[in-house]
Amino acid sequence: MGKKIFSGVQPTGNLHLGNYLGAIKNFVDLQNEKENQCIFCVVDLHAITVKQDPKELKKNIRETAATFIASGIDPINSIIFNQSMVPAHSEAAWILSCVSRIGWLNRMTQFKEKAGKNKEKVSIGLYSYPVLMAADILLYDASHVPVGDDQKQHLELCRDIAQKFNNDFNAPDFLKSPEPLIQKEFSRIMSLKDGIKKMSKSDPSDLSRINLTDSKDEIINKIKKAKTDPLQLPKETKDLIERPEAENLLGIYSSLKNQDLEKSISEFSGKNFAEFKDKLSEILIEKIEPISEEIKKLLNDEKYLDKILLEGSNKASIIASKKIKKIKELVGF
Ligand code: AQP
Repeated sequence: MGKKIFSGVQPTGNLHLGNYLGAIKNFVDLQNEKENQCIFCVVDLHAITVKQDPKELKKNIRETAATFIASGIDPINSIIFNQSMVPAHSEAAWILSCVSRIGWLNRMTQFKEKAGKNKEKVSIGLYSYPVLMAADILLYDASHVPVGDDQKQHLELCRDIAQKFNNDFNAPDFLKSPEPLIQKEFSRIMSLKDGIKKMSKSDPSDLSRINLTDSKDEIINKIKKAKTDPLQLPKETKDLIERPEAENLLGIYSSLKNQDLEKSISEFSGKNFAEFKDKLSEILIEKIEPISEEIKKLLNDEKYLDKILLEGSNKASIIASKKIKKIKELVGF
């Protein structure tokens, strides 16, 4: 039997190589395993946990849907939709937030990182973000959730919430605990400017990331300017210790080439960064430029994108409304 796949991406603009290699590329591979049922969600309710410009948000919702399609997700065989169109997500999130414990949420490292010193001033939504994520997954009885390494802790929380709900309402196995699908290698792509910081949409420096809409020249320029170290490229994997930038760039190269790190190391062993960066730019352009072109083409057809999202929402609603109905019955509503 195939897997039931669910995953989401926030429409917060600047979709980047980390989102692609850590998550979207994996979505496409899973969709291509014929027996799997796949649901890919543009998580717009998650996006508003930080302030969004309404016009930009609308544009970014379409752009995220366009990125899914341009990367190879087929909207006929997979469901592509945006979360706010299916009210069951908000309803389930509230009910599950009454099951979740504050102590569990207090341990979430992503909240600590995102809130930083501003903890008292960020939204309640940012704090309860992982509960909404659990609702997303549990509404569809997802068996597997492909995510980047940064989401592992949220998946563990989702499993705890499912178990507690089942225990509290005496409904064994009603909410299904999902398995995370995190790639063994290259599951965390780092900033081009700092090898110990995650590549991220919200980094103020555009030079820190390769956006999926970057042109050929932008890619070449960003790779040229990417931080390295004064040494030559390593001869062995162990030589990458304490060389996070070299490790990250070699990881990106390997992931795009679908080859292991050792093979890339042997390809560039003892060479200088300039030579390696030329090859890295080449493979980036080969893989990213067609996606970027397709995104631009799709964005010119807003009607088509809105139709995909509407049809996807209708299909998702059929599944989610059945589950939320049962959840409400169990709670006693
Ligand atoms: N740097 C990354 N490496 C690998 N995977 C990554 N993901 C994100 N950044 C990396 C994965 O992409 C999927 C969608 O992410 P998201 O839209 O939910 O947002 P995020 O994880 O918060 O991504 P960003 O770029 O870091 O956004 P900001 O800057 O707004 O916080 C997820 O599966 C994620 O693991």
